[in-house]
Amino acid sequence: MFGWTGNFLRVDLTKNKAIAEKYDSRLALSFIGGRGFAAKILWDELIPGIDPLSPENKLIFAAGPLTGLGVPNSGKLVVAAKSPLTGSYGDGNLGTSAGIQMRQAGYDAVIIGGKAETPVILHVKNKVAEFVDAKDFWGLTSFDTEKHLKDIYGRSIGVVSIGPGGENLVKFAVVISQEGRAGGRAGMGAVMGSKNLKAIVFEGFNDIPVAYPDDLKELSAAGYREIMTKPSFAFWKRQGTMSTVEWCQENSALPTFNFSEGVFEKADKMGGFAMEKIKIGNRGCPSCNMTCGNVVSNSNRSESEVDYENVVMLGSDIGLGNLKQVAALNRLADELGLDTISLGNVIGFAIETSQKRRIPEKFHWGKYMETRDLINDIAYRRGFGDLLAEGVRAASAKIGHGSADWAMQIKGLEISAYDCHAAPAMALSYATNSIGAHHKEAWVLAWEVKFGRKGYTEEKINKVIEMQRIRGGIFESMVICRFPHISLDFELEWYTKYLQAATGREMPFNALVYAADKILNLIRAFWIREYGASWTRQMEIPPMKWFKQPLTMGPLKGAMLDLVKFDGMLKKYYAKRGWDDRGIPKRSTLQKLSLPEVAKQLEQYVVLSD
Ligand code: PTT
Ligand code: SF4
Repeated sequence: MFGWTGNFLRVDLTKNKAIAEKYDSRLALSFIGGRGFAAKILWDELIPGIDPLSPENKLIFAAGPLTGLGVPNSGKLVVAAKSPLTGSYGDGNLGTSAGIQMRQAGYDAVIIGGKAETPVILHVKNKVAEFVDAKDFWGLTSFDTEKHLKDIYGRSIGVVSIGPGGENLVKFAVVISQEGRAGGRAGMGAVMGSKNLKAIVFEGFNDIPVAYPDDLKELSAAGYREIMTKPSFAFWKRQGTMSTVEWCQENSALPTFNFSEGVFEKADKMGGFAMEKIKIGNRGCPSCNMTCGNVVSNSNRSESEVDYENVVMLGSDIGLGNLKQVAALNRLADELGLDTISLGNVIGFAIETSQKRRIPEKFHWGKYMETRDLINDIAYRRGFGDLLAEGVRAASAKIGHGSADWAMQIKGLEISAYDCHAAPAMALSYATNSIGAHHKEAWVLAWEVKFGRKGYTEEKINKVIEMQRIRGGIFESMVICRFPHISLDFELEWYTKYLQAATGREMPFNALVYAADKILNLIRAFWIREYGASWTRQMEIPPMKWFKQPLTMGPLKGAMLDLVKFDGMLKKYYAKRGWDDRGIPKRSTLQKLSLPEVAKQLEQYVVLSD
């Protein structure tokens, strides 16, 4: 095979065993890599209903056929497992040289099962894998862990690690790399912690087989040049995702006070231009000339790398408008290895619940020190932090008093940073996303703002599906950053050319769309298999706050979603996907996607429609 190495590394932490294993080339052609590989492996290998934090769960790090080949924006790595937060398929995507080193060591994916008796670090150096005692590392922050590992093994290693959040099984703990790249919102860090795996060190020195290496080199160089000619390139380098703060403020979509409002009075103090005033430099993922990580100085006299989502969820959503303080909280989250989006959500939920006097604890909007202490309590599972560490769905179930209405989550995953009081298509995108309420598959908001906020139209449904296929299916499986395409209009044709040069096979766009559909349906089947008879359409209805509590400020004052129309839109979306009214793939849909065995298995859990 070209493009793919054709090997997985299978690790059993219980038995201290790591074995290289060849996989069938048909897997690569059908599922591409990254998310596609992860979904297929988890579907095939996990026993339905297992506890996500038990040794039976499998943690997968999966690269794509372009990882490590120098292609623009290919320095990413997918991390996946059954999620302890949502109880179903979970994954994330982080920029790290670990993916490149993993491929150069000879593996397209590492599949980790079992549980080490005591904390370990997995060290993969080419074909040799060893288990290193991690007792001196347990308890360290993710930053210190990576620093010490680099002191031992050298600066060129690739590292993924967890912080205390993952060790303490916080349900939204992430995996961290390179001081500020984070992935696995749905608790992949907790799964790693449950296996007593503190970090993985990758070192690889092999060539990855490429069909047309000269062509790929030339195409890559041309791609980097093309990216630099794009009109938005210079501004992107200045602000990265941070300009979205001002844009969301203008368009009443900036989550404020736990998604109660779409505008924040201090937005100008925490947006892209405010950020430029405290910016020190740019950081980014490997193999990228867009380097969108904004490094800023924070209120703790250290540095933070800030992105839109982090700043909003630890800023306006919890009523904090001091960017340096927000940046300090962001760094704390990275050090502890907690997902900033879920973290902002659980804090916003705690404050709102406290202000409504549904709990005796006292929390307040916009209080830096109080919030900092609460974040530490969550990571170390102290006091009320222990409940919040379970995520907002579990916390609201325990608290009751109608708090589910303002527990901002869908399918158990906390909503990312776009308010949807006046954005039905964006709400649909969140509702139907493969891991819960995340924006990565269909950030349809900009399109919706341009073409009309009010309707629940067929056109909107089509747009969400188109984006989900391209971003959630193709980009996540190629394991390529989607930003050049979505933010700079770098054309999709580049990727089919890269794939052809790397693999030697024609992979036309329609074949990629077919693979994307297959992967997204397999993930949906995973959800249905896990939830069985308790799966209902209701699980994909956003929290009632967006339907019952209108915006009280800004140009869209009075706006809120309409429940009947949203439900109708959801049903039409299902029909277009070939799913029934419950959102369950029909037998015919699975057959069309060459997944008949998936249909057969699903029938053990639910009745399938034809
Ligand atoms: C992603 C989610 C996002 S989406 C952000 S900011 W964003 C948050 N980042 C966090 C962080 O930082 N620290 C932390 N402790 N928690 C964090 N949680 C949040 O995680 C990131 C970029 C960004 S910045 C985005 S949109 C794009 N995401 C991509 C994606 O998902 N797939 C893909 N093929 N390309 C992407 N390119 C962009 O990458 P999750 P990163 Mg991230 C500090 O992980 O689980 O997918 O959730 O990976 O290397 O940091 O790059 O406005
Ligand atoms: Fe990473 Fe940003 Fe480059 Fe994407 S654009 S690869 S997120 S640095």
